[in-house]
Amino acid sequence: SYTCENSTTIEIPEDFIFSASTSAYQIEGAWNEDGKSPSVWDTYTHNHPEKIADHSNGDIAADSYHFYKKDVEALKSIGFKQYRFSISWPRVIINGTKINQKGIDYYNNLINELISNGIQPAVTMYHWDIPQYLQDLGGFANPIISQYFEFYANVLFTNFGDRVKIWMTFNEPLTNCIGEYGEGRSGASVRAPGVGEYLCGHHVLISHANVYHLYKEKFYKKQKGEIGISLNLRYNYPKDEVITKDFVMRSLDLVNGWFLNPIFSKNGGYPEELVKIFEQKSIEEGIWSRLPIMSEELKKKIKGTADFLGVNYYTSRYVAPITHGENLNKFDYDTGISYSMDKNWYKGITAWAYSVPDGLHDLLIWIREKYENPKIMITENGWTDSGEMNDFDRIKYIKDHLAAVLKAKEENCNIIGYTVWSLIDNFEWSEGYTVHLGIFAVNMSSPEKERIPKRSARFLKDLIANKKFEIC
Ligand code: PNW
Repeated sequence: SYTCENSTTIEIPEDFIFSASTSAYQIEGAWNEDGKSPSVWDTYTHNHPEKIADHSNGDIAADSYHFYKKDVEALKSIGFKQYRFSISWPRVIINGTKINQKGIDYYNNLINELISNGIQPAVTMYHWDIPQYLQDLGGFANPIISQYFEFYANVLFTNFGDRVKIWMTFNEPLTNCIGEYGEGRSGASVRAPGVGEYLCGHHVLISHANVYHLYKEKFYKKQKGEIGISLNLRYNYPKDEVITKDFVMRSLDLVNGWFLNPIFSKNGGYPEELVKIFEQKSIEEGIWSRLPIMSEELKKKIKGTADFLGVNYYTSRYVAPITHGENLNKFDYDTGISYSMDKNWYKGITAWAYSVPDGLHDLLIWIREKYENPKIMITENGWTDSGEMNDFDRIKYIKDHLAAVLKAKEENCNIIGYTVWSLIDNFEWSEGYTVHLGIFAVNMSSPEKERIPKRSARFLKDLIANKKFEIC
Protein backbone atom coordinates (compact mmCIF):
# COMPACT_ATOMS: atom_id res chain seq x y z
CA SER A 1 0.00 0.00 0.00
CA TYR A 2 1.09 3.57 -0.56
CA THR A 3 -0.02 5.33 2.58
CA CYS A 4 2.37 8.16 3.06
CA GLU A 5 3.04 10.00 6.27
CA ASN A 6 5.32 12.79 5.25
CA SER A 7 5.18 13.57 1.58
CA THR A 8 7.32 16.06 -0.34
CA THR A 9 6.01 18.42 -3.00
CA ILE A 10 7.89 18.39 -6.27
CA GLU A 11 7.55 21.48 -8.45
CA ILE A 12 7.66 21.21 -12.21
CA PRO A 13 9.43 23.94 -14.22
CA GLU A 14 7.04 26.11 -16.22
CA ASP A 15 8.47 25.25 -19.63
CA PHE A 16 8.78 21.47 -19.04
CA ILE A 17 6.97 19.59 -21.84
CA PHE A 18 4.52 16.76 -21.12
CA SER A 19 3.84 14.32 -23.91
CA ALA A 20 2.29 10.90 -24.50
CA SER A 21 3.42 8.28 -26.99
CA THR A 22 2.18 5.51 -29.29
CA SER A 23 3.38 3.72 -32.41
CA ALA A 24 1.63 3.02 -35.70
CA TYR A 25 1.48 -0.77 -35.75
CA GLN A 26 0.46 -0.91 -32.11
CA ILE A 27 -2.61 1.33 -32.46
CA GLU A 28 -3.70 2.01 -36.05
CA GLY A 29 -5.27 -1.19 -37.35
CA ALA A 30 -6.52 -0.82 -40.96
CA TRP A 31 -3.59 -3.02 -41.92
CA ASN A 32 -4.65 -3.39 -45.55
CA GLU A 33 -6.89 -0.37 -46.10
CA ASP A 34 -6.53 2.45 -48.60
CA GLY A 35 -3.51 1.00 -50.33
CA LYS A 36 -1.42 0.14 -47.29
CA SER A 37 1.09 -2.60 -48.02
CA PRO A 38 2.08 -5.21 -45.40
CA SER A 39 4.81 -4.58 -42.88
CA VAL A 40 6.90 -7.33 -41.30
CA TRP A 41 4.57 -7.27 -38.31
CA ASP A 42 1.53 -7.98 -40.50
CA THR A 43 3.28 -10.94 -42.08
CA TYR A 44 4.73 -12.23 -38.83
CA THR A 45 1.50 -12.10 -36.81
CA HIS A 46 -0.51 -13.60 -39.70
CA ASN A 47 1.94 -16.43 -40.38
CA HIS A 48 2.90 -17.11 -36.78
CA PRO A 49 0.03 -16.35 -34.41
CA GLU A 50 1.57 -18.89 -32.02
CA LYS A 51 4.45 -16.46 -31.41
CA ILE A 52 2.08 -13.89 -29.88
CA ALA A 53 0.91 -14.50 -26.29
CA ASP A 54 -2.80 -14.39 -27.14
CA HIS A 55 -2.40 -15.26 -30.87
CA SER A 56 -3.54 -11.74 -31.72
CA ASN A 57 -2.30 -9.12 -34.15
CA GLY A 58 -2.56 -5.43 -35.00
CA ASP A 59 -5.12 -5.84 -37.82
CA ILE A 60 -7.57 -3.64 -35.92
CA ALA A 61 -5.84 -2.78 -32.62
CA ALA A 62 -7.25 0.48 -31.20
CA ASP A 63 -8.39 1.36 -34.73
CA SER A 64 -6.72 4.76 -34.57
CA TYR A 65 -6.80 4.86 -38.37
CA HIS A 66 -10.52 5.52 -38.05
CA PHE A 67 -10.61 6.95 -34.51
CA TYR A 68 -7.59 9.26 -34.45
CA LYS A 69 -9.89 12.03 -33.27
CA LYS A 70 -10.53 10.03 -30.10
CA ASP A 71 -6.78 9.94 -29.47
CA VAL A 72 -6.53 13.70 -29.88
CA GLU A 73 -9.52 14.16 -27.60
CA ALA A 74 -7.84 11.97 -24.97
CA LEU A 75 -4.61 13.96 -25.23
CA LYS A 76 -6.46 17.23 -24.93
CA SER A 77 -8.50 16.10 -21.94
CA ILE A 78 -5.27 15.56 -19.97
CA GLY A 79 -3.59 18.76 -21.11
CA PHE A 80 -0.73 17.23 -23.10
CA LYS A 81 0.95 19.79 -25.31
CA GLN A 82 2.80 17.20 -27.39
CA TYR A 83 2.00 13.82 -28.96
CA ARG A 84 4.68 11.37 -30.05
CA PHE A 85 3.34 8.97 -32.65
CA SER A 86 4.96 7.04 -35.47
CA ILE A 87 4.21 6.94 -39.16
CA SER A 88 3.67 3.61 -40.87
CA TRP A 89 6.26 3.42 -43.65
CA PRO A 90 4.27 0.82 -45.67
CA ARG A 91 1.13 2.98 -45.39
CA VAL A 92 2.81 6.07 -46.84
CA ILE A 93 5.09 4.26 -49.31
CA ILE A 94 3.59 1.11 -50.80
CA ASN A 95 6.21 -1.65 -50.51
CA GLY A 96 8.68 1.09 -49.72
CA THR A 97 8.72 2.09 -53.39
CA LYS A 98 5.53 3.93 -54.39
CA ILE A 99 3.91 6.96 -52.73
CA ASN A 100 0.40 6.34 -51.38
CA GLN A 101 -1.59 9.58 -51.33
CA LYS A 102 -4.29 8.07 -49.09
CA GLY A 103 -1.66 7.26 -46.49
CA ILE A 104 -0.39 10.83 -46.65
CA ASP A 105 -3.98 12.10 -46.27
CA TYR A 106 -4.40 10.12 -43.06
CA TYR A 107 -1.36 11.67 -41.39
CA ASN A 108 -2.30 15.13 -42.68
CA ASN A 109 -5.66 14.74 -40.95
CA LEU A 110 -4.07 13.56 -37.72
CA ILE A 111 -1.47 16.35 -37.72
CA ASN A 112 -4.08 19.02 -38.48
CA GLU A 113 -6.37 17.71 -35.75
CA LEU A 114 -3.50 17.86 -33.26
CA ILE A 115 -2.48 21.37 -34.21
CA SER A 116 -5.99 22.73 -34.11
CA ASN A 117 -6.20 21.38 -30.55
CA GLY A 118 -2.96 23.04 -29.51
CA ILE A 119 -0.91 19.81 -29.48
CA GLN A 120 2.50 19.71 -31.11
CA PRO A 121 3.20 16.59 -33.22
CA ALA A 122 6.48 14.73 -32.53
CA VAL A 123 6.95 12.10 -35.21
CA THR A 124 8.90 8.85 -35.20
CA MET A 125 9.67 7.76 -38.75
CA TYR A 126 10.38 4.14 -37.96
CA HIS A 127 8.93 2.20 -35.05
CA TRP A 128 9.73 -1.33 -36.30
CA ASP A 129 7.18 -1.72 -39.12
CA ILE A 130 9.39 -1.97 -42.21
CA PRO A 131 7.58 -2.82 -45.47
CA GLN A 132 7.72 -6.59 -45.97
CA TYR A 133 8.91 -6.05 -49.53
CA LEU A 134 12.03 -4.24 -48.32
CA GLN A 135 12.55 -6.86 -45.62
CA ASP A 136 12.54 -9.51 -48.33
CA LEU A 137 15.45 -7.64 -49.89
CA GLY A 138 17.32 -7.94 -46.61
CA GLY A 139 15.84 -5.02 -44.71
CA PHE A 140 18.37 -3.23 -42.54
CA ALA A 141 20.97 -5.91 -43.22
CA ASN A 142 21.21 -4.60 -46.79
CA PRO A 143 23.12 -1.30 -47.22
CA ILE A 144 20.71 -0.20 -49.97
CA ILE A 145 18.09 0.34 -47.26
CA SER A 146 19.51 3.77 -46.48
CA GLN A 147 18.45 4.99 -49.93
CA TYR A 148 14.91 3.70 -49.46
CA PHE A 149 14.78 5.25 -46.01
CA GLU A 150 16.00 8.57 -47.36
CA PHE A 151 13.34 8.47 -50.07
CA TYR A 152 10.71 7.86 -47.37
CA ALA A 153 12.04 10.65 -45.13
CA ASN A 154 12.06 13.03 -48.08
CA VAL A 155 8.35 12.32 -48.63
CA LEU A 156 7.66 12.97 -44.93
CA PHE A 157 9.55 16.28 -44.82
CA THR A 158 7.94 17.41 -48.09
CA ASN A 159 4.39 16.61 -46.99
CA PHE A 160 4.42 17.26 -43.25
CA GLY A 161 7.48 19.38 -42.52
CA ASP A 162 5.53 22.64 -42.66
CA ARG A 163 3.73 21.52 -39.45
CA VAL A 164 5.95 18.84 -37.89
CA LYS A 165 8.98 20.37 -36.15
CA ILE A 166 10.13 17.40 -34.06
CA TRP A 167 11.35 14.27 -35.81
CA MET A 168 12.81 11.05 -34.50
CA THR A 169 14.34 8.89 -37.23
CA PHE A 170 14.37 5.58 -35.33
CA ASN A 171 12.83 4.09 -32.23
CA GLU A 172 15.08 1.77 -30.23
CA PRO A 173 17.30 0.31 -32.94
CA LEU A 174 19.01 -1.88 -30.32
CA THR A 175 15.80 -3.72 -29.41
CA ASN A 176 14.74 -3.86 -33.04
CA CYS A 177 18.04 -5.06 -34.56
CA ILE A 178 18.55 -7.73 -31.90
CA GLY A 179 14.91 -8.79 -32.01
CA GLU A 180 14.78 -9.06 -35.80
CA TYR A 181 18.15 -10.30 -36.90
CA GLY A 182 19.34 -11.98 -33.72
CA GLU A 183 16.23 -13.57 -32.30
CA GLY A 184 14.01 -13.85 -35.37
CA ARG A 185 11.20 -11.83 -33.87
CA SER A 186 8.92 -10.25 -36.49
CA GLY A 187 9.96 -12.33 -39.41
CA ALA A 188 13.20 -10.95 -40.76
CA SER A 189 14.05 -13.13 -43.74
CA VAL A 190 17.71 -12.68 -42.87
CA ARG A 191 18.23 -14.19 -39.48
CA ALA A 192 21.89 -14.23 -38.62
CA PRO A 193 22.59 -14.04 -34.89
CA GLY A 194 25.90 -12.37 -34.18
CA VAL A 195 26.12 -10.84 -37.65
CA GLY A 196 22.69 -9.49 -38.60
CA GLU A 197 22.30 -7.32 -35.48
CA TYR A 198 25.49 -5.43 -36.29
CA LEU A 199 24.71 -5.04 -39.99
CA CYS A 200 21.30 -3.72 -38.99
CA GLY A 201 22.78 -1.30 -36.45
CA HIS A 202 25.33 -0.08 -38.98
CA HIS A 203 22.73 0.68 -41.63
CA VAL A 204 20.40 2.28 -39.10
CA LEU A 205 23.21 4.67 -38.19
CA ILE A 206 23.93 5.45 -41.84
CA SER A 207 20.22 5.91 -42.63
CA HIS A 208 19.81 8.17 -39.63
CA ALA A 209 22.80 10.32 -40.62
CA ASN A 210 21.70 10.58 -44.25
CA VAL A 211 18.27 11.76 -43.21
CA TYR A 212 19.76 14.31 -40.80
CA HIS A 213 21.95 15.74 -43.58
CA LEU A 214 19.07 15.69 -46.04
CA TYR A 215 16.99 17.75 -43.63
CA LYS A 216 19.74 20.24 -42.88
CA GLU A 217 20.59 20.72 -46.54
CA LYS A 218 17.18 20.72 -48.14
CA PHE A 219 14.50 21.51 -45.56
CA TYR A 220 15.90 23.15 -42.46
CA LYS A 221 16.08 26.70 -43.79
CA LYS A 222 12.37 26.77 -44.43
CA GLN A 223 11.01 24.34 -41.85
CA LYS A 224 13.28 25.03 -38.87
CA GLY A 225 12.61 21.71 -37.15
CA GLU A 226 14.76 19.32 -35.12
CA ILE A 227 15.95 15.79 -35.82
CA GLY A 228 16.67 13.29 -33.09
CA ILE A 229 16.65 9.57 -32.40
CA SER A 230 15.02 7.56 -29.59
CA LEU A 231 17.29 5.01 -27.92
CA ASN A 232 16.36 2.49 -25.26
CA LEU A 233 18.92 2.97 -22.50
CA ARG A 234 19.42 1.42 -19.10
CA TYR A 235 21.76 1.95 -16.20
CA ASN A 236 23.82 -0.92 -14.80
CA TYR A 237 24.85 -1.66 -11.22
CA PRO A 238 27.39 -4.20 -9.93
CA LYS A 239 25.80 -7.52 -8.98
CA ASP A 240 28.08 -7.95 -5.96
CA GLU A 241 31.23 -6.57 -4.30
CA VAL A 242 33.45 -8.58 -6.63
CA ILE A 243 32.30 -6.67 -9.72
CA THR A 244 34.59 -3.72 -10.37
CA LYS A 245 33.51 -0.20 -11.19
CA ASP A 246 35.49 -0.58 -14.42
CA PHE A 247 33.38 -3.56 -15.45
CA VAL A 248 30.18 -1.61 -14.84
CA MET A 249 31.37 1.45 -16.74
CA ARG A 250 32.58 -0.71 -19.58
CA SER A 251 29.17 -2.45 -19.74
CA LEU A 252 27.47 0.93 -20.15
CA ASP A 253 29.88 1.90 -22.93
CA LEU A 254 29.33 -1.37 -24.76
CA VAL A 255 25.56 -1.47 -24.65
CA ASN A 256 24.35 2.13 -24.43
CA GLY A 257 27.38 3.22 -26.46
CA TRP A 258 26.58 1.07 -29.51
CA PHE A 259 24.21 3.77 -30.82
CA LEU A 260 25.11 6.71 -28.57
CA ASN A 261 28.80 6.83 -29.34
CA PRO A 262 28.67 7.14 -33.15
CA ILE A 263 26.17 10.01 -32.96
CA PHE A 264 26.80 11.80 -29.66
CA SER A 265 30.49 11.36 -28.77
CA LYS A 266 33.16 13.91 -29.58
CA ASN A 267 35.20 11.53 -31.72
CA GLY A 268 32.38 9.48 -33.22
CA GLY A 269 32.54 5.82 -34.20
CA TYR A 270 31.67 2.70 -32.26
CA PRO A 271 32.86 2.54 -28.65
CA GLU A 272 36.53 1.56 -28.60
CA GLU A 273 35.73 -1.35 -26.30
CA LEU A 274 33.18 -2.74 -28.74
CA VAL A 275 35.66 -2.57 -31.60
CA LYS A 276 38.30 -4.26 -29.43
CA ILE A 277 35.97 -7.12 -28.53
CA PHE A 278 35.35 -7.88 -32.16
CA GLU A 279 39.02 -7.69 -33.03
CA GLN A 280 39.60 -10.36 -30.38
CA LYS A 281 36.58 -12.42 -31.35
CA SER A 282 37.51 -12.54 -35.00
CA ILE A 283 40.93 -13.88 -34.10
CA GLU A 284 39.47 -16.44 -31.67
CA GLU A 285 36.69 -17.48 -34.02
CA GLY A 286 38.89 -17.27 -37.11
CA ILE A 287 36.32 -15.22 -39.02
CA TRP A 288 35.87 -11.76 -40.48
CA SER A 289 34.96 -9.20 -37.82
CA ARG A 290 31.23 -9.32 -37.32
CA LEU A 291 31.07 -5.63 -36.40
CA PRO A 292 31.18 -3.66 -39.65
CA ILE A 293 34.15 -1.35 -39.97
CA MET A 294 33.37 2.33 -39.66
CA SER A 295 35.71 4.34 -41.83
CA GLU A 296 36.98 7.73 -40.65
CA GLU A 297 34.86 9.32 -43.34
CA LEU A 298 31.75 7.52 -42.14
CA LYS A 299 32.48 8.39 -38.51
CA LYS A 300 32.57 12.04 -39.51
CA LYS A 301 29.35 11.74 -41.44
CA ILE A 302 27.44 10.20 -38.49
CA LYS A 303 28.97 12.23 -35.67
CA GLY A 304 26.82 15.08 -34.38
CA THR A 305 23.73 14.17 -36.40
CA ALA A 306 21.13 14.82 -33.70
CA ASP A 307 19.58 18.00 -32.36
CA PHE A 308 18.34 16.06 -29.36
CA LEU A 309 18.50 12.61 -27.80
CA GLY A 310 15.25 10.77 -27.14
CA VAL A 311 15.65 8.58 -24.06
CA ASN A 312 13.34 5.59 -23.68
CA TYR A 313 13.76 4.30 -20.16
CA TYR A 314 11.94 1.46 -18.46
CA THR A 315 14.33 -0.31 -16.13
CA SER A 316 17.93 -1.04 -15.07
CA ARG A 317 19.91 -4.15 -14.21
CA TYR A 318 22.69 -5.70 -12.17
CA VAL A 319 25.62 -6.80 -14.27
CA ALA A 320 28.30 -9.45 -13.94
CA PRO A 321 30.63 -11.24 -16.38
CA ILE A 322 28.94 -14.15 -18.12
CA THR A 323 29.62 -17.60 -16.81
CA HIS A 324 30.04 -20.73 -18.90
CA GLY A 325 26.83 -22.30 -20.16
CA GLU A 326 24.46 -19.37 -19.82
CA ASN A 327 21.74 -19.21 -22.42
CA LEU A 328 22.18 -15.75 -23.88
CA ASN A 329 21.37 -13.85 -27.01
CA LYS A 330 24.38 -13.24 -29.24
CA PHE A 331 24.77 -9.61 -28.26
CA ASP A 332 24.92 -10.41 -24.55
CA TYR A 333 27.34 -13.22 -25.34
CA ASP A 334 29.53 -10.95 -27.46
CA THR A 335 29.59 -8.18 -24.88
CA GLY A 336 30.14 -10.75 -22.11
CA ILE A 337 27.53 -9.30 -19.79
CA SER A 338 25.10 -11.24 -17.66
CA TYR A 339 22.06 -9.41 -16.26
CA SER A 340 20.06 -9.92 -13.11
CA MET A 341 17.49 -8.20 -10.96
CA ASP A 342 17.13 -7.20 -7.34
CA LYS A 343 14.36 -8.96 -5.46
CA ASN A 344 13.56 -5.62 -3.83
CA TRP A 345 12.85 -3.88 -7.14
CA TYR A 346 9.13 -3.51 -7.65
CA LYS A 347 8.07 -5.90 -10.39
CA GLY A 348 5.54 -5.41 -13.21
CA ILE A 349 3.85 -8.11 -15.23
CA THR A 350 6.33 -8.60 -18.07
CA ALA A 351 9.73 -10.24 -17.84
CA TRP A 352 11.57 -6.92 -18.28
CA ALA A 353 9.46 -4.69 -16.00
CA TYR A 354 11.24 -3.77 -12.77
CA SER A 355 10.91 -0.29 -11.34
CA VAL A 356 14.37 1.27 -10.84
CA PRO A 357 13.90 5.07 -10.78
CA ASP A 358 17.43 5.72 -9.49
CA GLY A 359 18.67 4.08 -12.66
CA LEU A 360 17.04 6.81 -14.73
CA HIS A 361 18.68 9.55 -12.67
CA ASP A 362 22.07 7.83 -12.79
CA LEU A 363 21.73 7.20 -16.52
CA LEU A 364 21.01 10.88 -17.19
CA ILE A 365 24.05 11.95 -15.16
CA TRP A 366 26.18 9.36 -16.98
CA ILE A 367 25.03 10.78 -20.35
CA ARG A 368 25.71 14.35 -19.18
CA GLU A 369 29.29 13.43 -18.29
CA LYS A 370 30.07 11.14 -21.17
CA TYR A 371 28.41 12.95 -24.07
CA GLU A 372 28.75 16.63 -23.20
CA ASN A 373 25.27 17.22 -21.92
CA PRO A 374 23.09 16.77 -25.01
CA LYS A 375 19.56 18.11 -25.15
CA ILE A 376 17.30 15.28 -23.96
CA MET A 377 13.63 14.51 -24.28
CA ILE A 378 12.38 11.49 -22.35
CA THR A 379 10.51 9.90 -25.26
CA GLU A 380 9.22 6.80 -23.42
CA ASN A 381 8.70 5.75 -19.82
CA GLY A 382 5.87 3.58 -18.64
CA TRP A 383 4.51 0.73 -16.60
CA THR A 384 2.49 -2.44 -17.16
CA ASP A 385 -0.93 -3.40 -15.82
CA SER A 386 -3.18 -6.38 -16.38
CA GLY A 387 -6.37 -4.47 -16.98
CA GLU A 388 -7.13 -2.55 -13.82
CA MET A 389 -8.55 0.97 -14.05
CA ASN A 390 -7.24 2.02 -10.63
CA ASP A 391 -3.62 1.76 -11.72
CA PHE A 392 -1.94 2.98 -8.53
CA ASP A 393 1.29 1.14 -9.40
CA ARG A 394 1.58 3.16 -12.60
CA ILE A 395 1.00 6.41 -10.70
CA LYS A 396 3.77 5.50 -8.29
CA TYR A 397 6.07 4.50 -11.16
CA ILE A 398 5.47 7.79 -12.98
CA LYS A 399 5.97 9.86 -9.82
CA ASP A 400 9.22 8.11 -8.93
CA HIS A 401 10.60 8.40 -12.46
CA LEU A 402 9.51 11.98 -12.94
CA ALA A 403 11.17 12.88 -9.63
CA ALA A 404 14.37 11.21 -10.89
CA VAL A 405 14.21 13.21 -14.13
CA LEU A 406 13.60 16.52 -12.37
CA LYS A 407 16.44 15.83 -9.95
CA ALA A 408 18.80 15.24 -12.88
CA LYS A 409 17.49 18.44 -14.47
CA GLU A 410 18.33 20.34 -11.30
CA GLU A 411 21.78 18.85 -11.53
CA ASN A 412 22.15 20.56 -14.90
CA CYS A 413 21.16 17.80 -17.28
CA ASN A 414 19.62 19.44 -20.33
CA ILE A 415 16.21 17.75 -20.17
CA ILE A 416 13.28 19.47 -21.85
CA GLY A 417 10.37 17.12 -21.21
CA TYR A 418 8.80 13.80 -20.33
CA THR A 419 6.74 11.41 -22.46
CA VAL A 420 4.65 8.62 -21.02
CA TRP A 421 4.33 5.31 -22.85
CA SER A 422 1.55 4.95 -23.67
CA LEU A 423 -1.42 7.18 -24.36
CA ILE A 424 -3.71 4.19 -24.89
CA ASP A 425 -3.62 0.43 -24.38
CA ASN A 426 -2.39 -1.19 -27.55
CA PHE A 427 -0.86 -4.23 -29.25
CA GLU A 428 2.15 -4.94 -27.04
CA TRP A 429 4.20 -6.87 -29.65
CA SER A 430 4.84 -10.47 -28.54
CA GLU A 431 2.60 -9.92 -25.50
CA GLY A 432 -0.36 -9.13 -27.74
CA TYR A 433 -3.16 -7.56 -25.70
CA THR A 434 -2.29 -9.39 -22.48
CA VAL A 435 -0.19 -6.52 -21.13
CA HIS A 436 -1.43 -2.95 -20.90
CA LEU A 437 0.67 0.21 -20.81
CA GLY A 438 -1.91 2.92 -21.56
CA ILE A 439 -3.03 5.68 -19.25
CA PHE A 440 -6.28 5.23 -21.19
CA ALA A 441 -7.86 1.81 -21.53
CA VAL A 442 -9.38 0.93 -24.88
CA ASN A 443 -12.58 -1.08 -25.08
CA MET A 444 -11.13 -3.54 -27.59
CA SER A 445 -14.31 -5.63 -27.84
CA SER A 446 -16.47 -2.67 -28.83
CA PRO A 447 -16.54 -1.48 -32.45
CA GLU A 448 -16.34 2.09 -31.15
CA LYS A 449 -13.08 1.35 -29.30
CA GLU A 450 -13.86 3.85 -26.55
CA ARG A 451 -10.86 5.38 -24.76
CA ILE A 452 -11.46 5.35 -21.00
CA PRO A 453 -9.17 7.26 -18.62
CA LYS A 454 -7.49 5.16 -15.94
CA ARG A 455 -6.67 6.62 -12.54
CA SER A 456 -3.19 7.57 -13.83
CA ALA A 457 -4.72 9.72 -16.58
CA ARG A 458 -6.52 11.79 -13.96
CA PHE A 459 -3.34 11.97 -11.90
CA LEU A 460 -1.42 13.35 -14.89
CA LYS A 461 -4.17 15.82 -15.65
CA ASP A 462 -3.85 17.32 -12.15
CA LEU A 463 -0.08 17.24 -12.32
CA ILE A 464 0.00 19.12 -15.62
CA ALA A 465 -2.55 21.67 -14.43
CA ASN A 466 -0.92 22.31 -11.04
CA LYS A 467 2.72 21.97 -12.14
CA LYS A 468 3.51 19.98 -9.02
CA PHE A 469 2.91 16.62 -7.36
CA GLU A 470 3.30 14.91 -3.99
CA ILE A 471 5.74 12.09 -3.48
CA CYS A 472 6.54 9.82 -0.55
C1 PNW B 1 9.41 -0.25 -25.84
N1 PNW B 1 13.60 -2.56 -21.55
O1 PNW B 1 10.15 -1.46 -25.79
C2 PNW B 1 8.85 0.03 -27.24
O2 PNW B 1 9.41 1.20 -27.79
C3 PNW B 1 7.34 0.14 -27.30
O3 PNW B 1 6.89 -0.03 -28.62
C4 PNW B 1 6.75 -0.86 -26.36
O4 PNW B 1 5.37 -0.98 -26.50
C5 PNW B 1 7.12 -0.43 -24.97
O5 PNW B 1 8.50 -0.21 -24.82
C6 PNW B 1 6.66 -1.40 -23.89
O6 PNW B 1 7.25 -2.66 -24.06
C7 PNW B 1 10.97 -1.71 -24.68
O7 PNW B 1 14.77 -2.14 -21.59
C8 PNW B 1 12.35 -1.71 -24.87
O8 PNW B 1 13.24 -3.20 -20.56
C9 PNW B 1 13.22 -1.97 -23.85
C10 PNW B 1 12.72 -2.27 -22.58
C11 PNW B 1 11.37 -2.29 -22.36
C12 PNW B 1 10.49 -2.01 -23.41
